[in-house]
Amino acid sequence: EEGGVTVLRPTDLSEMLAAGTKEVHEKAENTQFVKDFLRGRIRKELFKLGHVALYFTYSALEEEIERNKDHPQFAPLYFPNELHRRAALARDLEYFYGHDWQSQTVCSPATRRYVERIHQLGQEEPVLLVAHAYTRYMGDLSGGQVLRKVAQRAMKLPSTGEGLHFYQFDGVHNAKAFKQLYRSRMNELELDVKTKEKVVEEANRAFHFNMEVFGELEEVGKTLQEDVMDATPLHG
Ligand code: VER
Repeated sequence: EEGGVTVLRPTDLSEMLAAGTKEVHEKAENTQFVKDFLRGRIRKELFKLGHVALYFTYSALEEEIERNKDHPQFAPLYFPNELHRRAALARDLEYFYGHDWQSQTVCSPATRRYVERIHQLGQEEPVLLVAHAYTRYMGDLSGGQVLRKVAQRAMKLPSTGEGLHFYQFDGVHNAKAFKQLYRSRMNELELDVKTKEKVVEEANRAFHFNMEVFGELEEVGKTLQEDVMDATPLHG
């Protein structure tokens, strides 16, 4: 910050990430699953499976973040009270599946590939966890708030917020201000240009993992639809 004004430089990690994921962000927004969701065309069964995928993803991400919370290339981005989603997702899953939700949920193949990458990085290349934290948490603090309203309306979830804790960041009172803080913390990491480029590349990978999960949900959605159609007599 200079004279109270944040000066942006093209070599700032936050700028490189925003510019370097613009294209893949558009691609993600244009997947069928996301387009259907935004139109309020979301069935509760699929929404629940989406939450299950998120639960496994954030469990892995936050486990690796905890492991690396003192690592100099991650520590400035350690905001467990503000950001961490695992507990919120567990509450949502308990609401959707009941107290024995853990025995009713499994990690899907696409989610497993995403989770394995996160664990690998947490143990072998923790600086690249920055890319995964950025892709999820910054996205949740942005478009996530639109999705919350859409979901609540489409599935007629209670206005008390049950089933929607994932979208509710109790520790963040001003999302815009928090995102600015997070960006400045990313920019203060001591990384050379080569490493920053690797972070951007990994963020693109993170978006792709998310799109793979969307694709999988879309496929499950088709079989759900087919089940409904099979059960519907064509004549009579
Ligand atoms: Fe995005 N997003 N997004 N988003 N997003 C914004 C910023 C942002 C939006 C809206 C917005 C994803 O999908 C959506 C991400 C990550 C992701 C706005 C700002 C909508 C409407 C959708 C559709 C569902 C997805 C799927 C992801 C990643 C998984 C990030 C990382 C950011 C921060 C960009 C930055 O650097 O400021 C209005």
